[in-house]
Amino acid sequence: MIAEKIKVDSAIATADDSQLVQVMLMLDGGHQCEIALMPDAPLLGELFQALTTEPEKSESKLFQIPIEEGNGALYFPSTSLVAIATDPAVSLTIPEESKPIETREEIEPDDPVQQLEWQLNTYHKLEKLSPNYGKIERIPHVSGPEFLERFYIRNKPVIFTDLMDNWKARSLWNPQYFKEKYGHVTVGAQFNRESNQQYEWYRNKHQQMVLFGEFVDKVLQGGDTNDYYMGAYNANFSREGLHGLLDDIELFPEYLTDSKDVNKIALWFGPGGAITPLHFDPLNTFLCQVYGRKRVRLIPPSQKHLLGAYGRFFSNIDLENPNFERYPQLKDLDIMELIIEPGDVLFLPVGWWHQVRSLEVSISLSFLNLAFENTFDF
Ligand SMILES: O=C(O)CCC(=O)C(=O)O
Repeated sequence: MIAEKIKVDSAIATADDSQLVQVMLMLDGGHQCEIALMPDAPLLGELFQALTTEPEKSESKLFQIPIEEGNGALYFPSTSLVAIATDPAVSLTIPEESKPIETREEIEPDDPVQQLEWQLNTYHKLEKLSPNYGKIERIPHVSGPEFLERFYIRNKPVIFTDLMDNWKARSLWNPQYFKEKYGHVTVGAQFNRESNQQYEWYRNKHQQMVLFGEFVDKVLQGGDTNDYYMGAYNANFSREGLHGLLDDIELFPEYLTDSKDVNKIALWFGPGGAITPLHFDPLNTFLCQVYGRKRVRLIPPSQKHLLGAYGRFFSNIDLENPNFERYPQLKDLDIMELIIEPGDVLFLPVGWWHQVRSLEVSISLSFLNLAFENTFDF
């Protein structure tokens, strides 16, 4: 490195030495030059400005520094200045146009919603590159670690076809059995749902207590309807009278915690035509089809922003009767559709949107007590 030290007494400084700032200019190629300036000398400001302006934004300027008591001068282009050292330190006010670009006020911060939507669209585009996109596997059960690796941590739905093979419920449960054995038990169910499009959101208004036997009669005699359903949040397993039903089922030891926690198991029973509207669950669940068939429409979490969500978990969109005028974005939705039959266990991963229709009188159970991390706080 060439260190060319040029002794400068300050021709521009007339004050006594104690007021002067020693300024070392370091130039391209290892050259150095030391001068003495008043702390408020305009030249000092210009030198700092040259240092902080991005090279592509600045016009190169030629500095002329008087040396040798003003008898000589040092010339260098502003772009060759690489650093300045001062003794003592001076406080700097960087001119506005020289501030680093990210601190300039006219640049708006990024819109976080747009950013997230971009990210979701990108993930969705990527997942659709798979030739298997939209195909939900139907397979015999796999070991717990394999389930975790292939489906749970990948947030991927799957149907297991043999997990309920040893359940007594598979041969015992039907509406008649419920009536004969549990007809006297008071249960909760939703009624008058046809009067209100958002019946699931206003579920407390629709929930009524009824004798299980009376509800069975209504289901068997009423034909297809969405007007009543022993659906979400009925808490019927917390009623002691129904605990006997739990003897007819077995937990899947590789996937579920080993207690039959009545708060984490739900009974779904109703007529053909009963619909659970489009929503997602904030945790992983299993939906076990015991009797009758259901159509499940699924939408991956990467399409959340197209779903007109409300109340955290619900959507106003009815996938059975899509309103394209009100929700034009519906034409871009990719909907997966599947039928679950008696004996099928559908793994519904956290965040996946689903709308479910009973195709005939139907009995299902859902489990929330998964054996892996299953708390995803909002
Ligand atoms: O079976 C149904 O009607 C709905 C099930 C469901 O949405 C769930 O388990 O989260």
